[in-house]
Amino acid sequence: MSRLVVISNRVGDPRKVAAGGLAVALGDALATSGGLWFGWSGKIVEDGATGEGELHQQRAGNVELVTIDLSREDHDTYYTGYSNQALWPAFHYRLDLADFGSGFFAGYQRVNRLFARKLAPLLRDDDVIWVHDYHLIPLASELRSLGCRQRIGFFLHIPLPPPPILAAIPGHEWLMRSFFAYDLVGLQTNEDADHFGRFLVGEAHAERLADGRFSAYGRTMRAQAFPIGIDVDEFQGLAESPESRETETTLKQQYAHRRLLVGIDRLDYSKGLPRRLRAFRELLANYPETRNSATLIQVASPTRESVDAYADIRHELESLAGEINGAYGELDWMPIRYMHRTWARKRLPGLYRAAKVALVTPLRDGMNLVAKEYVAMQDETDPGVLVLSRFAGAAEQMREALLVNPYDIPATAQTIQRALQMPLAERRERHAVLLKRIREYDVHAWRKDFLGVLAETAEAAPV
Ligand code: GDG
Repeated sequence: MSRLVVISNRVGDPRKVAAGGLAVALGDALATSGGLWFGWSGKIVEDGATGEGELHQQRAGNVELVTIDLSREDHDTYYTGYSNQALWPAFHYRLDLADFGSGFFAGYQRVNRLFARKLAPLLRDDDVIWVHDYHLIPLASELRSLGCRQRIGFFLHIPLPPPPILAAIPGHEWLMRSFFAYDLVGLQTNEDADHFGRFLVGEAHAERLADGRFSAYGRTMRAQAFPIGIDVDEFQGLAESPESRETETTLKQQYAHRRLLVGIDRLDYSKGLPRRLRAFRELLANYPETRNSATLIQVASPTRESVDAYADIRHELESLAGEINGAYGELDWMPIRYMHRTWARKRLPGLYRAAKVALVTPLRDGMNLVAKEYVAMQDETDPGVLVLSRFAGAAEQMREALLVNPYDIPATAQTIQRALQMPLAERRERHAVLLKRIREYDVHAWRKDFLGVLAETAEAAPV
């Protein structure tokens, strides 16, 4: 069996449950075939200090974890800059927030080259290589230029926008060409795969072949959707933890005569949090029976705080939560419980189980795992209702949720009210279909599917 080599910006520790579904799933695959996981250590070497590019090697069973330190400049241009201030907003359809600042692109190229140079000597001829996410799009072409002929797959965790948006990204020709160094490119949804195909044919003049394959620049690459799933069993197991049970019991007691709604997101502008709160305010305004009753617990975990757009969204959210609580709160009831911190993973199942409704209303999202986690955690005899944005990748698979357009605030408020009032029989029916689907294509099935298709692709030829 070939060894699996996974490369991502950050490396998870497959031995720690806290690392989450993806780390568990990849760790699982790495442990089965023996493997290597390569990425940034999370450590920044400040100017004037030494150690930049230093490799750290650690063993976890038959998995080797190899990480590399980055200089301050590389970190600021490759990671905070090009990855998170240019590609992240542009790929989430937010060109207005994208900053293609000077030095960002060069830093991105430099770090991808550095990753390739450090990784190449560790590779074996029959390795299967799997690169993850937008930070590392050009990694395969850098590896190919060093002579690597192994099979290389890529998975994009974020959306892939339509051709006119891609075409507005400076350097997009180079970025698109970089994809052709892969043998397989995985996207979250059929819509993303469609955008990608149309761009490749229209802008890169690629030839569309059968089975999702494209030919350009002397290479053939296959692109298709692999909607990422969650580890349903692992998550359901977490629900048995004392922390989760305690959270569930406490919340159920506190809200015995009230209705609890939940939102769990990184505090990212793509997640649509201010619009979500406005829809909740509209609910309170339009449906008086929800006052003194409906409470939204919104966990917004801190993320990328050094980027201005993130500081702005935090202020907007905090002022909105304060305004709504000020307008509607009572001595013994506050409509919004907003928490700007990261919850222990072991407590999340308890929160999901206590909530009658989950609000997952991103303006754009690659998939959105919270939607799947909420469904996985419901009590099948009395399940809650998922209100899901049609612009989350998850909406393609989860049609039985109540789908909303998060830009339409009155309609979203109306849908939340419908969710709060949904009869038990309908809740059960919708939940059963959703649960079956997320169980069938869980994170293990996703990983096997991707690696299976990668194995089928023709032997890689040098670019
Ligand atoms: C990217 C794509 C795609 C959230 N708050 C806390 C916490 N979380 C956990 C959730 C969930 C995960 O983080 C978030 O996953 P999402 O899928 O919702 O979103 P991104 O972080 O943006 O992930 C996304 C994903 O990659 C996978 O491909 O679905 O579209 O953007 O698991 O539970 N976990 C803990 N405390 C928190 O406060 N412990």
